[in-house]
Amino acid sequence: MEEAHWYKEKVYPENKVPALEHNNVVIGDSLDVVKYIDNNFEGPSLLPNDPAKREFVEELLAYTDKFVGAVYARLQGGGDAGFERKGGSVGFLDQLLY
Ligand SMILES: N[C@@H](CCC(=O)N[C@@H](CS)C(=O)NCC(=O)O)C(=O)O
Repeated sequence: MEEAHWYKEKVYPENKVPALEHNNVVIGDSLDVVKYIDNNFEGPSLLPNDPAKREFVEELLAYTDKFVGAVYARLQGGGDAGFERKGGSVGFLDQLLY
């Protein structure tokens, strides 16, 4: 399947989702997007106010990042770049899952 280039070229050069475009500025990375929405739009906060809970959110997102990164590395068949753990991306997924 051919890769779509418009997103990378016109929206978010890192070519990852999510990204938010607002007022001609693109914000990438889930946590930054959530913080941006909290800071720029009215309504209930997306992040909890309790610092411990916020820390937990960041921990969960960091964990998700590692997990998704390992899945993508494996799906793209690009080897295990960036995964220094024993067993490469498959071993790393095993560690995360079990
Ligand atoms: N740290 C980023 C990670 C974003 C990310 O890895 N997104 C994945 C999908 S869930 C993606 O777009 N991957 C495409 C790629 O790595 O080529 C975030 O939290 O938004």
